[in-house]
Amino acid sequence: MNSYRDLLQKSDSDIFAALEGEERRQQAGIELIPSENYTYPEVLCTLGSVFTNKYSEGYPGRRYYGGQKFTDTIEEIARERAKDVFRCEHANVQPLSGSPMNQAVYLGLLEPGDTILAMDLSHGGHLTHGAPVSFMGKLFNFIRYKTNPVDGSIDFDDLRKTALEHKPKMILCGYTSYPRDLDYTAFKKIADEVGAITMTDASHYGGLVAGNVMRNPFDYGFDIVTTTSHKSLRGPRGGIILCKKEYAARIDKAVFPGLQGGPHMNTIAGIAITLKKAAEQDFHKYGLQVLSNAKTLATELTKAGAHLVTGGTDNHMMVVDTEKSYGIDGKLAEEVLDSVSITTNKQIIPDDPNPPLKPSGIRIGTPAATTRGMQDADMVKLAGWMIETLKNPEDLNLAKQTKSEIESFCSSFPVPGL
Ligand code: DSN
Repeated sequence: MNSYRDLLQKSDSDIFAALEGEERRQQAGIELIPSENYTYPEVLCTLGSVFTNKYSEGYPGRRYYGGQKFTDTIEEIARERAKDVFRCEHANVQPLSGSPMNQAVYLGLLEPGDTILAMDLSHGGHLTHGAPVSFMGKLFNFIRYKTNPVDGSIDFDDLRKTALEHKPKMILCGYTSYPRDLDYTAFKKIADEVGAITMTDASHYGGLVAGNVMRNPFDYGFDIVTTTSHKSLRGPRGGIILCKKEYAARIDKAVFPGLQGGPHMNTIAGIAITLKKAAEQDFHKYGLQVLSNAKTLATELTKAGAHLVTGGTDNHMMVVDTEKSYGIDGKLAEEVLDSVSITTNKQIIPDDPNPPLKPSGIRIGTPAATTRGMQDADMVKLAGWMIETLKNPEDLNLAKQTKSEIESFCSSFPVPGL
């Protein structure tokens, strides 16, 4: 690895300087974007390896190019490990990331124009769950369900009524900004009543399912589970589709040749490594700590007057209504936290009256901080810094002092691979 770095330093000082800058940024600050994490050094090794040179259209044993002895091995291992970790019958590890992963499921199992019942974007659903601006929203007939912002619950009576009225071909749960766990039994019951396929997009909490600290939708009879590999799972950026055997052929065909060409074999090697680690006891402990850190952070913020959407968290993330809590929009909140080296993202809240680039809240989560070894006591400190910063967004002296305290604090928590 070091020789690669030396070469880069000599041959392209601009990119090398940006790489060093990003390394310093990641080490010096606290990463709270709930979809981000630090991957394993072993994964960094495969990402920067000769596997990136190889084209492998097709699947193990059925490729369109020669020279697949080792690529077949890593893909086969990755698929088997995915099936073991998620306790399911089939796995496809080729999707290039989350959006193509979900697209492949819709295109493989449905016809354009079919109805899908999914969570509304501002209530926590993802762009690929039918937001009108996404191509999927144009291609399929998405009907949306919402959540109760007071307690975060999903009104299953209402959802059932909607399902009976629209007869969706698929009922999709899963989320990108919803801080609660899901009642898969209730979803499945309604889906069975209307004959819909059940799908969960577990991208955010795939690692927490793999680590057996959150519910596994397959235990409730779900048909399809998708997850990205780089969020709570801690792998390289990619997507994994898990499903029952009866859907396997259609899913595989939709991924390749339906949507994609050559899979990124350097990423697939990294996914294989990640899944081996996900089966270990340490990863279970990691998952428990992610959840505990989120609870502690939520409790501390709430004690100091923050309004959390749904009133708290059951998972790794929370959404803070910064307008209501501190009288500032999410864009400003993101910027002031950035100025003290805490990274978050601005976030729309349910039925947000404000526009997406200046929404009413921020979204925060604990997977990355936990990877660095931060624990509950550290979350208490972190909450203190956040509250003071958000309450005093114009106090530049306070920001300078806080930034320096945070950077010194971070030096005790090395970033894996740095
Ligand atoms: N960008 C991811 C997230 O932050 O949740 C989902 O696409």
